[in-house]
Amino acid sequence: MSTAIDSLPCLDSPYTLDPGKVAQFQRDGHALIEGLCAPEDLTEYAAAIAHAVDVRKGDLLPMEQRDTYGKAFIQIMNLWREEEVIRRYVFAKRFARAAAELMGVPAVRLYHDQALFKEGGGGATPWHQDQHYWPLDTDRTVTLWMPLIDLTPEMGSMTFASGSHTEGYFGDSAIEGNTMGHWEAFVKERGWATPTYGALRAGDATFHTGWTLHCAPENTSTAMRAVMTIIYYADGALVKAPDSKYRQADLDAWIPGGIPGQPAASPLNPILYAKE
Ligand SMILES: O=C(O)CCC(=O)C(=O)O
Repeated sequence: MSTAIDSLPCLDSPYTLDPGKVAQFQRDGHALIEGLCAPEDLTEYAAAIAHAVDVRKGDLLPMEQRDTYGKAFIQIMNLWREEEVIRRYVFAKRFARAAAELMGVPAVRLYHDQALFKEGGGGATPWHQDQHYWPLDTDRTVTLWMPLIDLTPEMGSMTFASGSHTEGYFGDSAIEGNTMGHWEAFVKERGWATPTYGALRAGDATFHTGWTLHCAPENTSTAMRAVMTIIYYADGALVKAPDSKYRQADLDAWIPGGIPGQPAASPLNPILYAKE
């Protein structure tokens, strides 16, 4: 796509977070920040991301032949490395600053970005903890999840188990097989509330920590649920020795050359916001 990068909306200006949102994020492990990006500022970035997904998604099997992961979404990662326009979106200081302020840290690094497009008729995203996959020795991690189009509740909005992040790692919650029943029972037993944010506008963003249990229902509409995510962690976080195939694969892909016990700071993990 040819777009004059400098003419695109600048996404660096600060967004003043309501202190109540910060408190809610720290208490519940998730929060909705409405209008983090104005819809009119998002248009060209959204088009670039949708185009990048379209050209990279490859040949998809019919839905009924896919596994749980394949049904849940089309996932394309680190698009910032592929397209200048997307790099400008992923490196937006406004987003990174919101992530830092929600976590209460002075600076954040990029872990990776990922487009998560749930097709019309796509399956549920089962309950999981993201940090199950991450070789990071910190609980200061957060995902920004931003719809690129207006979402209706039928398209599969995020659902969170409020307060689940306070208990750390629950063990294997890989997105595979039929794990929904197990986690539903677990969440019920703990008595956590499970709010969903339902309908969202393009440019709204939910944030959740790496330990917050979350899921998303099926997309029962016929439209593509176009969502972009950016994962951040506190600058200074250390690499955790990988103790599973998932964390080893993530280390190799997203913190290449990272050494356990040393700062997670490869060239793929630039600082995206630091308080002045
Ligand atoms: O988009 C989804 O369906 C799930 C997203 C998710 O699990 C995440 O961003 O951590």
